[in-house]
Amino acid sequence: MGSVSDDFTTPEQADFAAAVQTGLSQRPRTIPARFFYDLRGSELFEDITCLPEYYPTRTETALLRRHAADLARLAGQGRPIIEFGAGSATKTPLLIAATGASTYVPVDISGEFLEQSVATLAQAHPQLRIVPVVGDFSRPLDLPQLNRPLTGFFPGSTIGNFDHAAAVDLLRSFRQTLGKDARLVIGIDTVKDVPVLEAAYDDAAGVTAAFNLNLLHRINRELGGTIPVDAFEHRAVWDAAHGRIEMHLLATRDVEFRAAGQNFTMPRGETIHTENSHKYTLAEARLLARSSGWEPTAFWTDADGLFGLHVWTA
Ligand code: AVJ
Repeated sequence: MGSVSDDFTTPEQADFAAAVQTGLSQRPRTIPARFFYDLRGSELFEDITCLPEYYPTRTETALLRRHAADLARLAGQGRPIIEFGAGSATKTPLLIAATGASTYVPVDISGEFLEQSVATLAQAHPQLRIVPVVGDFSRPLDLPQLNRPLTGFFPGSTIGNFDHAAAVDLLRSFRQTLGKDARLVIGIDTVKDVPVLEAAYDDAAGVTAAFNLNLLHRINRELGGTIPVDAFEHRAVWDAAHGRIEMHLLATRDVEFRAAGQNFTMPRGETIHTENSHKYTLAEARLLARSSGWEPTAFWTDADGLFGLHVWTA
């Protein structure tokens, strides 16, 4: 049959190969953003979170610190915390400390990165029970046996990667996974001035460009790709109609290459759409909660309204 999935060993690589075959064959060409996060991509993302232009991480971290007492009251005390997308070693301990959680269940698609972040967290919190789950949280999950009710944690505005219909589906499935009386602590980036948004996704040091271009290197490394990476440039643009930042890889000349067992040609000026990062006003965020079966319970933002931290109740 010649399905490329026969030629790549791990399920994750088969998934990646299928996404590249489909995504590079369609117009506009698209590769889903979850494929950014191989080990190198995860490292580059950590670097992004420290950039001066990239306001979300430090703003959300400050909100978690400032509202520790509110979180203790509203996010459920002593409950297991299920984090969708493995935690950075900075945000997760803040929620664990605020709520007095004794069990932490990080879920991440990158097994390697999960191992690293679990090791870091275990060292700093020897008394914490950590139960890592390797998997794609946008699909149904097998959670280990846990004391319920549960508190979900979905920081960083990862929800922004999903279009509205997919976001509703995802948040509904979180509610299903977390069950009765669950809480969800979710970080959602806000709509703001376009220059601030575009700078956050096209930083002066070029780290976000490297993060975007790493996707092409990853195809070359893992899927037998021959993509001339130097023919591509990073682009980040605000799409007002969709309320999102779009990231693209722009072909600066005509290119021909192989990837995932297929030949591709791209004329100069064409792009590969690699990421959407949706932003929500407070009203839109609350509508998102209610559309997916959650009740918005609390919301905090910083003085400049750069980022929103929400608690929702099942
Ligand atoms: C991890 C999806 C929240 O959209 O801000 C950062 C990813 N991409 N810079 C975001 C990202 C480029 C990030 N999320």
